[in-house]
Amino acid sequence: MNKYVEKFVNESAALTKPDKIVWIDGSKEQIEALRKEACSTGEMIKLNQELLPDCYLHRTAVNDVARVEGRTFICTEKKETAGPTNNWMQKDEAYKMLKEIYDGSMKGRTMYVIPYSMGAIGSKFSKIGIELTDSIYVVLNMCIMTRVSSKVYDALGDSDDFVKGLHAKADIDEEKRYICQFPEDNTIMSVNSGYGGNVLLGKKCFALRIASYQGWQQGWMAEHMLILGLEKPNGETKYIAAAFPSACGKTNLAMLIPPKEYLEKGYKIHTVGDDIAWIRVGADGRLYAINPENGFFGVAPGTNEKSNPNALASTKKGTIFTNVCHNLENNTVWWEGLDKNPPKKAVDWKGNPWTPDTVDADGKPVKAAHPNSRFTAPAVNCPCISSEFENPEGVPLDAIIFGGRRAKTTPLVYESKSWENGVFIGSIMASETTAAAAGAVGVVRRDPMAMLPFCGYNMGDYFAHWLDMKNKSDKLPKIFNVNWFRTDENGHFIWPGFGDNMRVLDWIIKRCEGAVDADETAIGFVPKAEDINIDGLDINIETLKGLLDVDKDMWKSEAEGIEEFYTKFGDKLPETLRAELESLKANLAK
Ligand code: GTP
Ligand code: SPV
Ligand code: MN
Repeated sequence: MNKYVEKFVNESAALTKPDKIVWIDGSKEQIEALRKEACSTGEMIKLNQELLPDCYLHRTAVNDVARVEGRTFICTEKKETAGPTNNWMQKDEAYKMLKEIYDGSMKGRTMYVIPYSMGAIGSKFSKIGIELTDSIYVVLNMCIMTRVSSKVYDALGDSDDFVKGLHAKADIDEEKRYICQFPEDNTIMSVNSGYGGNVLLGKKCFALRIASYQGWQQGWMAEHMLILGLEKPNGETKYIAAAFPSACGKTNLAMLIPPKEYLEKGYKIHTVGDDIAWIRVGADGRLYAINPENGFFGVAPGTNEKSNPNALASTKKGTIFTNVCHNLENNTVWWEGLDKNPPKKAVDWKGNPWTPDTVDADGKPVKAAHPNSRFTAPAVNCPCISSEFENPEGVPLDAIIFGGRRAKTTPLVYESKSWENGVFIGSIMASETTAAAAGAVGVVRRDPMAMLPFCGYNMGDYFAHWLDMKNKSDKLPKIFNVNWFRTDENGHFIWPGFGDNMRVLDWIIKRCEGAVDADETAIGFVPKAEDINIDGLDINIETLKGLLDVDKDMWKSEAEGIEEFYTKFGDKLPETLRAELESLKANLAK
C-alpha cells in the first residue's frame, strides 16, 4: 500500500473513529453488496429491474438538496489567495475547527476508502483522488461519476500526488455544514451534508476548485464546461467547449439532437462531457480538452423524450436517482416535465405520499420532484457518447462558448473580437440563479466563466491566467457568447432552444471557418439575421432580429454593473480587462 494513502486513512480513522474500514475496489461484486446493504437500511430503494435495471432511488435530507455556496470555503494561508469572490478561512484555523466536528463522527459507522481517477486511469492528463466517506450513496455515485478501481493504486505508485478528500455525513446539521477546499494542500474536507456536489468530492471540489488552482500553478485550465463534437456532413468533426452556470443547459447542449433537416444532411453531435473540461496546450499549439468525469450528474426536471432523449436514454440502466418522485404504480421514477402522465400513486422527494392533486397548506400544488433532483448515469450509456471520450490526449477546441440565463440584454449569440475581448466577455457573464445552489432563484448575478462558485483561487489571478493562454498558444479557439433564455413580455422564452440550438452552433462553426459575415456592434460580432437558419421554426425573421438586438441603453447600465463588479478585484484586475471595459463604454457612447 502507498504509504501516503495509508497515513491519510490512518489519521482520518483516528479522528473520525469508524467501527470498520472498507477498501473499495470498484468491482461488480462489491458494488452489488453495497447496493443490497443500502436497500436493507432504507438508504436506497431498488427500482423496477425490468424497466430500470440496476437503478436505485435515494432521498437526501430535506435541508440538504443542493450545493451550499455560503458554507463552501477556500482555505489558504492568506486571504488574498482565495480572493474577493470566495469565502475564505485561514487554513490552520479551518483544520482546527473541522477536527472538532469530525471527531468521532463515524462512530458506529463504516469508513469507505475510494481510490479514483479523474480522466482515464494512467493518462498523463489524469489526476488521482482518494475519498474517505461514511456514505454508501457516495461510494456508489463515485463509482459512476469517476473511474474507481484498485488500478488507481498502480497508477499512483509510491507518489504522494493525490487529492485527499474526507467526507463525513455527521448529523447533516446545516449549522455545522462545511465544504472546505485546501488547494495548497491538495485536501478537501466536507462534513454534515449527504448531497451530490457537496460530497462527490471528485466533481466540483476536486475537478474544479482544487484543479483550477493546480492549473494556475501548472499552466493548464480546469473549467465548468461541456465538450461536444459537431460532425459535419463531410465527416469532419469540430469541437466546442461551453461554460454555462449550473442548471443553464450544459447537459442539454452536450447531448443535443439536431433538427430534422440537419440530421438528413448528415450532421451529428457527439458528447465528450457535460460539466467539466480540463484544457491544455497540445504539442501543435492548439487547446485540447478532456472530460475528467465518467458519468453525468444531471438535472432531472425538464428532461424528457423531446428536450433531451439522449440524457433520458442514459438513465435507463445503472443509474442512481436523487430526490425525484417515486412512481408506485410501477416502481419507477417521475419528475416534473418528464411526461404529461404524473403517477396517480407516488411518493414525493420528501418521502410523503403524493398525487397530481396534492396541495400544500396554502392550496398550491406540491412538486413531486425537487427542482434540483438529479440522475447519476454512466457516460457509456449515452447513445451519442463521443468515440474520443476515453482519448487521453483530449479533443482540439475550435470554439469556446460562454452563456447564461438572461431574460433581456444579452443577444442569442455574438462573437468576441479577439482572445482578450473573449476573456472580457467571459469575465462579465451574468446569469439568473437556479435551484442548483441553495438560496434565492432567478436573481441576476455576475458569474465569470460560470466559475463563481468553483474557482479555487483569486478570480483576478484567474482572469490573468486566461489572458496568459495567449502567450502559450498561437492557435486559440474563437470565443462566443450565447443566451437561450431571452423572454417576451409574457415571460415566455422566445428562442425554442434545446435541439434547435444546433442552428446557433452552425453559425458559430461557419464563423470559425470564415464562411459567413457578421455585423460589428458595440459588444462584438452579431449574426446577420438571414445567416441563422430558421427554416421549419415558428420564429420569423423579425423575431430573430429582436433576439439578436443589442440595446445600447441596457448595455450602458450593464457596463455600470461590470464597473462595480470589477472594483472588487482592486489591483488584481488585469489592465487588459479594464481597457476592454473602457472600449466597450466608448463603443456604447458612439
Ligand atoms: P448543472 O448540472 O447544474 O451544471 O446544469 P447544466 O448546465 O448541465 O443544465 P441542464 O442542461 O441540466 O439544464 C438545466 C435546465 O435548463 C433544465 O431544466 C433544462 O430543461 C433547461 N434548459 C436547457 N437547455 C435549454 C434551452 O435551450 N432552452 C430552455 N428554455 N431551457 C433549457
Ligand atoms: C452544478 O451545480 O453545477 C452541478 C451539480 O453540476 S453539483 O454537482 O451539485 O455541483
Ligand atoms: Mn455543473
